[in-house]
Amino acid sequence: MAIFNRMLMFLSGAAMLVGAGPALAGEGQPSPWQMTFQNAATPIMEQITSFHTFVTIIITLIALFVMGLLIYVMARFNEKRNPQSSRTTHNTMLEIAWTVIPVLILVAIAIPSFRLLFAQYDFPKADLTVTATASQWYWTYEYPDQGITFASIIVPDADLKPGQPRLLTVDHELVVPVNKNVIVQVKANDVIHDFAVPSFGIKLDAVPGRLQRTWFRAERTGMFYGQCSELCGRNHAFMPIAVHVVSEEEFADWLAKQKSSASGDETGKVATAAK
Ligand SMILES: [Cu+2]
Repeated sequence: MAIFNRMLMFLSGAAMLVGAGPALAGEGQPSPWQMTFQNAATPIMEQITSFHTFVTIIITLIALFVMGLLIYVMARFNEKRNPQSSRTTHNTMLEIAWTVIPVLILVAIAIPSFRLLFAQYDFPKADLTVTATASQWYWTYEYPDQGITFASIIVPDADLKPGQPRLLTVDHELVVPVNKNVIVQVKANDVIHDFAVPSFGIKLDAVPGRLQRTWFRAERTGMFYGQCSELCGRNHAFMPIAVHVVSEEEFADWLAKQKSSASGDETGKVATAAK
């Protein structure tokens, strides 16, 4: 029965790959038996998802066409059914077709691909700038314009509260307002790490000595999780990224709270964590 259920889930997952609803996809985090991307929370991720669906359809049609041709050739031109093989070596029309059609397919893929690439690198005017600094093995978030800095450290399994996902929950999340352009500056203190949040469609290497930039505009409030996505040592799997997208008012409250507690115990905690 369990196997049957799994097969059903696999089939429905496969069906979704070809463009149906994202029923099994995770909201801001992975979900059991997830077959597709996590639900898109930014316009860029929506674009990535639809480009992925488009390319999957093309790949599937090509694979089916080639398989059909192979089966036809095996059936129609085997030694039994076709003992006297033809001596044809050239067919101009066919040669033009098998050159031109793949070129057209590649152009059809290239156009949305480049459109997506340009959209990702077309930085909008920043409503908020944050700096994510990677260290072995945690992230430090800085809001340079607001003068806020804090470390974000994984919560061990034993300390998780109900509903908090394992290996993704941190003590202090990156808090950002909804529907605002957030520019993320990414850097590293020691080795190469990678700042990645799947439902935002962002993934950027954190390289020591280099300041990289990416951006996102989250269109829904909620918790969105990611992980360091570049092997960075022993605790690579234990430096998650948690982004809390809140309303503008909640963000203003949070900012005020951070500023008032900046001289309090938080700073001490960051100092200890940063050692
Ligand atoms: Cu890392």
